[in-house]
Amino acid sequence: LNYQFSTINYQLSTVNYQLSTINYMKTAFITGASSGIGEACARKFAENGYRLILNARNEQKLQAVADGLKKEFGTEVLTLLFDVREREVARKAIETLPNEWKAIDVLVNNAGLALGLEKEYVGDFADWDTMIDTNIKALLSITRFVVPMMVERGKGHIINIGSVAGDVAYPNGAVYCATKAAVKTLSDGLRMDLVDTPLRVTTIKPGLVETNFSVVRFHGDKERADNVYKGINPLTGKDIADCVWFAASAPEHVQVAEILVLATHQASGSLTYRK
Ligand code: NDP
Ligand code: 8X3
Repeated sequence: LNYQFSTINYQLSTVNYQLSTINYMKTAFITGASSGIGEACARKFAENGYRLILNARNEQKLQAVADGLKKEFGTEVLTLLFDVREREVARKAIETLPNEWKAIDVLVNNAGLALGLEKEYVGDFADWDTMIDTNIKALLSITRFVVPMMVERGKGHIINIGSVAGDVAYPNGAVYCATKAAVKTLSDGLRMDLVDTPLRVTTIKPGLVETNFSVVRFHGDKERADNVYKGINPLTGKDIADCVWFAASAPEHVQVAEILVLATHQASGSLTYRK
């Protein structure tokens, strides 16, 4: 009888293990998921069976992304509607996540923008503040709120969206370029500070990607924005999501530190060939 009980116990524990494997669903938290690269990343992670915490400010657009993924892939989505610059709102939203959503496996710090294209000595102060507050300070806040939970679990991957603009400045873009140089440096520093943990840090540095980026940069001037991509076959949000996924899906002992990805007719932030 004892032998039979221990066999049953063994079988039950095997079933339990299998159930917990089936139930374990990875979670990705993506900021700026209502458009462009963030939206494409949400789709990529959804396709690969993740559940998603999606953030942005535009409720209608974010909800449309969430509803689309729920319908197409059956993805569980939690939307967090806030401006990443509002530190205390971000803190509260993350601290009050339901427990089952706190186990974040991948954080994609993507929310960001460029505003204006002007010489540094005549640039607009409000544009500068918005870029610095969003691309640097907010990325840092979200990192500060999420990473301690990852360290506690001994599991996690932080993927920061930098830019080719962070490698070398281009004319009229100094402040945006400086914010993206900061993203690279913050990622490098974080990687060093996490070196004694299983966590990984990746910076993705895209070149020209056709999204809403230039419309935002030119304060809604769609014609001027379209000209940025004329005569060159630009990257798409999906191309960048593929790079993000390459890093996220690498074996656990592989830390993809950086990916610089350009359009084929682009050689740097300031050199492109246009037909
Ligand atoms: P989009 O304008 O298409 O998307 C930007 C996303 O960021 C939107 O979802 C927007 O949502 C969100 N966002 C902006 N500000 C805030 C904020 N304060 N709080 C919360 N969400 C915010 O541009 P991209 O997809 O191209 O840009 C994504 C990232 O990629 C940026 O960091 C950008 O610098 C970087 N990048 C872009 C390149 C390009 O050529 N397009 C190249 C290299 C890097 P909402 O407005 O709803 O808040
Ligand atoms: C966006 C790419 O070259 O338009 O970071 O600045 S670029």
